[in-house]
Amino acid sequence: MIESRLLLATTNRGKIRELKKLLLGLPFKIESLDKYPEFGRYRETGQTFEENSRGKSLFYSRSYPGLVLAEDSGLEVEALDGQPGVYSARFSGSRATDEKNIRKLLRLLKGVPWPRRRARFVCVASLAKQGRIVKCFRGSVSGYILNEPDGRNGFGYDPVFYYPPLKKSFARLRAEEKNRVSHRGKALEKVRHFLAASWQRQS
Ligand code: ITT
Repeated sequence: MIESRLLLATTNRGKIRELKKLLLGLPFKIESLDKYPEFGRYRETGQTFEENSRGKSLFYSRSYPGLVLAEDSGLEVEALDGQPGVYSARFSGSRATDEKNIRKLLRLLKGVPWPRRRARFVCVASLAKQGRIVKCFRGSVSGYILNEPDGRNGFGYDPVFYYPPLKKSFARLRAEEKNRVSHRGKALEKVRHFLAASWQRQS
C-alpha cells in the first residue's frame, strides 16, 4: 500500500459527499479537514482552477502526514465570457450562498437565448504529498443554464445546470447519476486509476 491516509482538502459539504462516494473501495482511510483545524485555511488567489487546486493541495500537504487531495472547480458560462469561473463560490460577494449565486447568475442571463446559455463545469483535482505535487487531473461537463432553478439535489449551481444527454438539471439527478457524468466524477475517475496503478506498482 502506498499511503494509508488520504486527506480531502475541502470545506465544501457538497464536494465532500461526492468525493467520498467517488473514492469508495480505494485502500485509504479518508479524512477531512474538520479534524485538523490547526492546519489553518488556504486563501485562494489563483487565476485558474489549476493554480488554486495545486495551491490548496500543497498548502495542506505541508502539515498532513499522508496524501492530500484538493480540487478547485466552478462554472464557466459562454455568454459571460467564462464567468463566474474561479469565482464561482464567491460570485455574489463575501457572504455568498448557493441561492444568492444562482440569483445573480440568472439576473445576468436574463433574456439571453438558449444557444447562448451554454456552460460547463470544470474540476481540477490535485494530489500532493509533503509539500510536493504528485499529479493533477481535469474533468469537465457541458450543458445549459436554465431560466429558473429545477430540482433539489446536489449543491451550488446544480439546480440551474441542464444536462442535455439526461434531459434533466443536475439537481434532478441522484448522487450516483451525477458522479457518473460530472466534471468531478471524470477527474476522480482519473485519480482512481492513478492511485490504483501506483498501489499495484508498490505492492
Ligand atoms: P473548497 O475551496 O474548500 O474546496 P469551495 O466551495 O470554496 O470549497 P471552490 O473554490 O472550488 O470550492 O468553488 C467551487 C464552486 O463552484 C462551488 O462553491 C459551487 O458554487 C461551484 N461548483 C463546483 N462544482 C459544482 C457542482 O458539482 N455542482 C454545482 N456547483 C458546483
